[in-house]
Amino acid sequence: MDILQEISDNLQKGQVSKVGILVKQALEDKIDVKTILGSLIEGMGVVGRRFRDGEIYVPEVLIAARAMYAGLDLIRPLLVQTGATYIGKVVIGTVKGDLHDIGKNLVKMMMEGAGFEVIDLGRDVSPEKFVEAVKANQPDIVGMSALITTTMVNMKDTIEALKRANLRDKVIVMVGGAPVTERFAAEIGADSYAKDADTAVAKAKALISNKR
Ligand code: B1M
Repeated sequence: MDILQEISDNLQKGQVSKVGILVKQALEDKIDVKTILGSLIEGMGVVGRRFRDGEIYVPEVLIAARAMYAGLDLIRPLLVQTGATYIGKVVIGTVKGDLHDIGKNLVKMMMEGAGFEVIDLGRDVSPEKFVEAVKANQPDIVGMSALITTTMVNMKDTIEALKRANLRDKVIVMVGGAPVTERFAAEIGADSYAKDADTAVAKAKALISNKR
């Protein structure tokens, strides 16, 4: 079987160490790092559909997420460039009430790889914590991720909190995550929406050069 298919299949089965071994092998075989990443994302997509359809439950999803990280941890150094001059500063986090951080971490890695300095606030980040981080770090961009329809509203709350602190005009707000749309982003007053990590990087670069 194709090694990329094997990575995806083993991620779906939650075979944490097998995913690590296969990703190492794929790297040794000089398979492009973004192609390997694609197989991990594809596997997690299948897990998501099975979860939605009630074929698997939270424990299986959790173990699949661990398998995803076993792969991501190995490709991280190749996605993240070292020693480069930063092209901009980003504060990023998953919004309040939301514990999904795989996508946010991917965006972080790709942004770092593109030369951004990224301050990661983690997950379940309250509007107040975003405000404090903006005050402390003065970033160019505030990035928010949300994966649940009920936590998306906390993106709006964060934007409102930035307004109250007179910080909204000083930063570019970018939002993303599976349930988030361009339309929702516009409705809550975000500056930008990205559907995936590659688009997030491209948009961040364009927004920064417009700002300067
Ligand atoms: Co949960 N979960 N989960 N989950 N989980 C979803 C999101 C869900 C859609 C599954 C489903 O029903 N099909 C569903 C939400 C439904 C809804 O909104 N109505 C759901 C649910 C219901 C829940 C719980 C409530 C389940 C429960 O407890 N009964 C619970 C909630 C916990 C909480 O957050 N408070 C829960 C828990 C979990 C786990 C902990 C088990 C685990 C998370 C582990 C972790 O992240 N460390 C988990 C997982 C893994 C998923 C699915 C299966 C996969 C998410 C993922 O990592 N995708 C997910 C199903 C799905 O999304 N298809 C699901 C891979 C990742 C690479 O994609 O995160 O979309 P994604 O990121 C992409 C883009 O969206 C974009 O770029 C990324 C890379 O291309 N992007 C950005 C993301 N953030 C961005 C920010 C940007 C720009 C782009 O700018 C700043």
